[in-house]
Amino acid sequence: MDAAAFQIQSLKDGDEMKKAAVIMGSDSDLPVVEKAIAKLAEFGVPCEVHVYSAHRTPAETADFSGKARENGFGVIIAAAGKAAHLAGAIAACTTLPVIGIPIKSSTLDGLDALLSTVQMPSGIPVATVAIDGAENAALLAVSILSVSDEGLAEKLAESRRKAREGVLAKNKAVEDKFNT
Ligand code: RP5
Repeated sequence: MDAAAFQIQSLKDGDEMKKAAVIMGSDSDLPVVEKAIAKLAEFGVPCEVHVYSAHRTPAETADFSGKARENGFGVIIAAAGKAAHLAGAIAACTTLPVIGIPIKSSTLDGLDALLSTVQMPSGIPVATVAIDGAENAALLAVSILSVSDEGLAEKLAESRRKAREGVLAKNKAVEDKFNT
């Protein structure tokens, strides 16, 4: 099959959308992680949610991650706080894209989790969003899945258009109030 034919084939209607996995190190991360789950639902992305800890349940974390691709996942979001090794531990066991959310769950205000998540050694990447950046993690996951899904790409474009309109409306309100 030539490249063009393959592309058409990969965008064919009826192709099943890849799932997103949302993994958190503890259920205490859920108040932040729920924002990612809600955003994925808004875009109609099927997702599974699990609590797996890099430190407390390393075997389960590795087992899930190692089988994620064959189980129909296209992207994994991993949220953890403190010495946050979850995203890196997952990335070590899969070649799927992994997005890390550093959670603000300690006396160090999430800086510990940010550095633990973002400072990956060469060879095993983790795409790290802001501390507690669950919404952006979901949007990045949608963006990754949209590479092979035109419908999802159009939904993303529409959400950017709406966001732009929202900011322009706020700008107008501020300008009307302060500029003569
Ligand atoms: C991390 O330790 C978790 O991701 C959580 O952010 C933090 C605290 O966990 P708990 O002690 O609340 O279970 O592994």
